[in-house]
Amino acid sequence: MSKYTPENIRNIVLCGHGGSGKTTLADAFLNVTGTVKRPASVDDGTSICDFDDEEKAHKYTIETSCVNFNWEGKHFDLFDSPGYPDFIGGAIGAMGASDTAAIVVNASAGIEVNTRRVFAEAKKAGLGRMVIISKMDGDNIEFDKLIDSIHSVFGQEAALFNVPIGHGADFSGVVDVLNPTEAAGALIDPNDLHESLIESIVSVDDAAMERYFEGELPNAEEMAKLIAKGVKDKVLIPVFCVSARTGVGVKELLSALAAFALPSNVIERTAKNAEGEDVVVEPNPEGAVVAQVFKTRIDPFVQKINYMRVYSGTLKTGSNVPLVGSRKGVKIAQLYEVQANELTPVDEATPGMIVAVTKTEELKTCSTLGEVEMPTFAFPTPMVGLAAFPKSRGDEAKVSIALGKLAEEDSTFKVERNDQTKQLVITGMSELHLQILQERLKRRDKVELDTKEQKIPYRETIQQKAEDSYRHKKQSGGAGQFGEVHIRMYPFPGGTDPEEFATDKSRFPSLKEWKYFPENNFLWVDSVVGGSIPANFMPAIEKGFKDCMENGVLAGYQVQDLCIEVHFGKYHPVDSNEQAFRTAAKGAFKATFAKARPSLLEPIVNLDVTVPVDKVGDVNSDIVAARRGRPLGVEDAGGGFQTVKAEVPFAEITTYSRTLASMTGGQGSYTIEFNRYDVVPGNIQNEVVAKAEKHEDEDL
Ligand SMILES: Nc1nc2c(ncn2[C@@H]2O[C@H](COP(=O)(O)OP(=O)(O)O)[C@@H](O)[C@H]2O)c(=O)[nH]1
Ligand SMILES: [Mg+2]
Repeated sequence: MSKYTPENIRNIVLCGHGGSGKTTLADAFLNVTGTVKRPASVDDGTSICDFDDEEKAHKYTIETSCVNFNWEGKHFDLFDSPGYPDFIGGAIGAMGASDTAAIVVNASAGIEVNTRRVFAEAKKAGLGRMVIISKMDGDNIEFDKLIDSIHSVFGQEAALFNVPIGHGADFSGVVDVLNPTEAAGALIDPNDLHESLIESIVSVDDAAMERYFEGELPNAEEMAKLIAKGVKDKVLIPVFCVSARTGVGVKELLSALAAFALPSNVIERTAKNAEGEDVVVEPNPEGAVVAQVFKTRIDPFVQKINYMRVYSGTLKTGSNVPLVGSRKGVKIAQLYEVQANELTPVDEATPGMIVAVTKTEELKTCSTLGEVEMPTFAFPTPMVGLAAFPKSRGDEAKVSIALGKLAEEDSTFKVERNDQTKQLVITGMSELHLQILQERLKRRDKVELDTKEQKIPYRETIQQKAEDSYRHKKQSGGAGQFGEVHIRMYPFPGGTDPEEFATDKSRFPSLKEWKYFPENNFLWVDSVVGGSIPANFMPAIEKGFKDCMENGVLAGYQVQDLCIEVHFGKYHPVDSNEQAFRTAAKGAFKATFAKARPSLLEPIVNLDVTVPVDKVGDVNSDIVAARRGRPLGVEDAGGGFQTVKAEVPFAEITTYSRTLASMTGGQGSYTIEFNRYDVVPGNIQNEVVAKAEKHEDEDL
């Protein structure tokens, strides 16, 4: 295995928009290099890379797959990533293990939404970048226009390294711009591009540039070094043309990747040591082991598989390695080389290599093996939430285990039980994302979910002081029930000091005792005089109040921001008991609450929406006109994008992803974060209360 030195390894992520031909290209690489001999096609479900059942059914990539092959003495680890923004998590994980991002652009469709997105993500991840113009055999190709738009999006760093001969059915070859030959039918004369390409290559190094202007051309070997430096320094983005379907340009592309994609030891990697200081991770096979998990998959047969890249040291089958954040470390029972869905046991893995390990429950995506911690990957926060229920009763435990597995595999999927609404909420990147994950649950874990819009975790409170009482009296045969409680309710806004409030003599002149419950910002005051309620019934009264606080009065939501003073009552020496006083307390609570201008509170979130500059106006007016939002301002987000900041009620934003996608042609993204609870406008309160009355206990 150690025949793969770090400088001979090329770790490349194929990324770009869905349908641009990434998977077909990865399959073609495996065929052309003789690694996998059987024919493979996305369209008839025989793809090597799209092997998953959901991928075969939908005919597009959902998860990144890892394959490897050799070409011209270089060892390639290639990551075929999903192209739709719904599954961007897979692409971001793969970028974490790569040195070069090869961004695939469909020659007919041009730059698409996810093309821009992955370009920006690759830049953020610090990767070298290349562009592959694919499907050159496709229809309606306007090559000059395509090159212009590539320049306008990727910048002048993007440079054609080969030009196509013909397009569509006539696409018959590519001509190298570095060493142009006569070629009839080339879409651009390679000689016209040659000089400016050489100039941009030599300009990555001052000495080379000086020599060039003195008339000295770098030789082939020097040229390759300069190109690699340009890619590493992000001043050069080589562009190549290919058709994976017809095979034209595939070998040339492989050779170019072998020559110009970054070797695995070129980008300097840093990690944090136990003291939190940055340390450089040397790609040294003799060093201490550092490896990082970039993908986790739960396979129905072999259980959890963690895919990782080794950065330093030699990871060995059978060894015990430290794990950041764990005292025990991990036992590496068996390492595997990965070829899509096939795992082949190997003894060891050296820096730059990609390997998988099974039977390691303690590992998950981003985990670092070793003494130092590698940076985590910047997965986007999922925003689209749905309440989920098992289709069949009794499946609750199975569902929660299965959802937990999904969350381990997919860093852009979250599952959480909302304490307030008691709903199980699943959150993903989009409705499509959640739908595909449900298909996986059904196939793999044999559980089915029903989903619906999640409940908004409203709260209830009061807005004015009120008082009332309740007598609970029952005479049924032998012993009766008797208890009477008189109370006053006061609004108790968040942030009020409970001690100051309770010990204010003008408010409670005969204060006996007070208690504060921070969970619902509830202050309980006992000012009963003359023993009208014996002290031993006070705990039962307190329980009665708490019952109401938990279950709400208006629409079944938790009550908060409230002070209750018990100031008077009546009891019966025989018929009074704890149960009677608890019931009386509840009655008093409900009667008083109704008089105290009860109101609903709703969660308000901070919303950040990032969109192309020309969409800012639309986004702003939608926030104000359709979502009861309050815009706070606009900030520049770079690259022709701006971020609109606003405060918006959470209830108005639960299906925002759909609106934003149609408003921006899929180019917008947003985040939300809880800010505070605020009073719901009267008309909306009436709607919520009416709905609660109609649908009571619908989920039970
Ligand atoms: N004409 C043509 N079609 C292609 C080519 N590469 C892929 N396709 C087709 O385009 C569709 C999407 O391809 P796929 O590889 O799944 O794209 P991905 O989403 O980027 O992985 C499939 O129907 C492929 O057969 C190509 O080079 N030429
Ligand atoms: Mg694909």
